[in-house]
Amino acid sequence: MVSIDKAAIVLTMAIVAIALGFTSTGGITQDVGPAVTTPPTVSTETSESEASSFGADLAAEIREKASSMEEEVMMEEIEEEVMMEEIEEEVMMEESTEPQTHTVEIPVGTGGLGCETTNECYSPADITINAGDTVEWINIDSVAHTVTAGSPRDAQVEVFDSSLMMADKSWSFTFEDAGSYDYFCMIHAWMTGSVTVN
Ligand SMILES: [Cu+2]
Repeated sequence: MVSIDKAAIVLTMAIVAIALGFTSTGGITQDVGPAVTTPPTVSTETSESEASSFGADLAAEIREKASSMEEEVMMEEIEEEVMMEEIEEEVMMEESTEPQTHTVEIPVGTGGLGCETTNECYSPADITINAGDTVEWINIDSVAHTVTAGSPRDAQVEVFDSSLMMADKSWSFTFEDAGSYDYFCMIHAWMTGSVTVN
């Protein structure tokens, strides 16, 4: 009976010590000082070591649980971040699928030969857009130009044609259908460009 009581006390002390942060057996032995004054039987010693290991196991278990809880919190935070990023991405996707307007300039001096050597009669001469997007041509030159679908040998005015664009005027066309559209200037045959619609 006595040894069982002692064991129970040691066990309780061990748990209390563990709870207070004493994890070494030295701390426990100090605390149970009065109990040790009576010659300890073999059974008590065994109980004490069992109690200690039980306490240590308990502490380890608590630590493990605490760290797994921390991990859980961290995982939740990471999941939240990923979700936020996904939402942001979705918003960006929605924005990018909304129709856009692209600007193409008709540069100064394109009324004279030369711009065709560097493909700069329209700037940019070749652009890629999405179906539903609009292209706005701005004539910043001092002479009139056109933006006409096709080529000088095969004009396709039915596809699109700005007709004469005077200096500082602009003209827009919305491309609803995917495809590759070549265009040129009716007045200056060397002026060519293209619009690729995805
Ligand atoms: Cu022109």
